[in-house]
Amino acid sequence: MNTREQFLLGIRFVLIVALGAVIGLMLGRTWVPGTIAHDAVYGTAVLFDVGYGTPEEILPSFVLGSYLGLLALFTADWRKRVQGVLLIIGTAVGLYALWTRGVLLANIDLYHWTNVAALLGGLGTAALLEFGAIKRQAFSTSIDHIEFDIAVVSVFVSFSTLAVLGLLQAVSVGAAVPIVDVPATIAFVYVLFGFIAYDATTKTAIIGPRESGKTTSIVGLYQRFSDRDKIPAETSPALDEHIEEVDTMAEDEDFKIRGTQETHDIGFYFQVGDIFPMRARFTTFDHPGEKIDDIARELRDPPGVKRRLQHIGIWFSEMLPGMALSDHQREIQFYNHVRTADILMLLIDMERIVENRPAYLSDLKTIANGTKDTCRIFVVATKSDLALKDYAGLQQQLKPGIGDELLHDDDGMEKSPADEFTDNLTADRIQINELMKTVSTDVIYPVYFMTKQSEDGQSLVPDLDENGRLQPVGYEELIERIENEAMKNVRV
Ligand SMILES: Nc1nc2c(ncn2[C@@H]2O[C@H](COP(=O)(O)OP(=O)(O)O)[C@@H](O)[C@H]2O)c(=O)[nH]1
Ligand SMILES: [Mg+2]
Repeated sequence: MNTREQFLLGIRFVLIVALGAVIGLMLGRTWVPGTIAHDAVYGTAVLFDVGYGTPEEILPSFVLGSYLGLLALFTADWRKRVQGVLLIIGTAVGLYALWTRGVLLANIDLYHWTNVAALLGGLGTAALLEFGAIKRQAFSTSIDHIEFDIAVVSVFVSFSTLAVLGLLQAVSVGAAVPIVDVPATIAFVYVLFGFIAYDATTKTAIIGPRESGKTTSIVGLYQRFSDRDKIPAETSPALDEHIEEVDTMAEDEDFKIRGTQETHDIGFYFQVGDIFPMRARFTTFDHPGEKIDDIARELRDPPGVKRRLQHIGIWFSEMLPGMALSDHQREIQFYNHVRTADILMLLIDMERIVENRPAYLSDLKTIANGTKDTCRIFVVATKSDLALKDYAGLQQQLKPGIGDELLHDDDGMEKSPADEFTDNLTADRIQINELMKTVSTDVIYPVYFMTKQSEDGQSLVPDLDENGRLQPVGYEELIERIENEAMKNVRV
């Protein structure tokens, strides 16, 4: 549970209780005989004149039942558990406020069987709305995955409609206290809207030179997220292909991941948050790495008029069915993706560092310069296994599954493996220091896949676990940071 979620929980609780009371009282005040709404409801009640009980009690019982039914379905949705409980509390407060004004529950004899039947009828009607989803999920879906999309939207529509109609009625009969009721209604709809939103799209781009581990690190991220999350990841076709390449890898075989020839959309869903869980999409473009200097050149300046016109052209081509984008258009689309990304992962290829080859750090710096104001940048060191022997002390700490264990430096201060790694690496190259200053970060995240000497001793090959799977290391801390970043897109 992160602090932002705790903060959201506190604020939302206070808001819902306060707004439930204010709106309940407003609805109570406006419930005056002889007004439009009152007459309309009493007129409708005639429909419920079934020969038993009192129609004026049966109608509200039915309506109340359907509200409670919707709320129950809403709360059953795995993403809406806490929001549901908050709304139940708010509804109880509202009903109590109405009751003190002698409205609704105060007038319904809940011991009379017709009213109980009407209430149950309302509950059943709400369930009918989600009949398909209930049938589909009843026996096959675990309680942790149940989703009721219609109920989620219906709760928003019905609860906010009630509040808005109540406000209009209050104004028209002169029972409103505008200075309180108007902001309360607006705030209520706003908070409710926050409750129904559940897809935060996190636009990400992973940038590094050729063969720097862009594709493999996407697969590593995916593997870590999918091990952790219970929700389906809904991978894009291009990612599926890479996962298959990884899945079919044999012992003592090198990475099979094919070099990227064109720009592909790569993405999957992951879960953000525990209290208010959401699905966030991790999207990126897998691109042929040779482009890194092109990307740097492109991002050096803001887009000119020509570029903007080209964007419009691309936008049109995408709208029209049967129009394929040209390679050049895809390239421009990718530049735009980088420019507008929420998260950028800049890769430092440790293979190039240990072999003293150029690692395109100045291009990375240029790209960081062009994007740092609008996005969150993480500097990630790939293939860090190659550097572990040079960076004593890390080897023990950086192992699969224990990426965030703390080290202790000479003064007994706590240090994460990433901090330790960063200190070593920045001492190595001046340019890395410059890159970090540009990004204003003080940490580089080391990641790698467990590797071992191949049997012929000629090369390094991935060290697979007992299930034949790659063993990504160091991703825990990184995905925690990505998650925190995605969480920031959630508003109160
Ligand atoms: N030693 C080691 N090599 C790696 C690691 N990850 C990737 N590689 C090697 O780097 C190559 C390029 O990786 P890839 O993800 O295809 O790079 P891309 O061109 O940037 O997408 C792979 O074929 C592997 O041989 C790693 O964690 N450790
Ligand atoms: Mg690639």
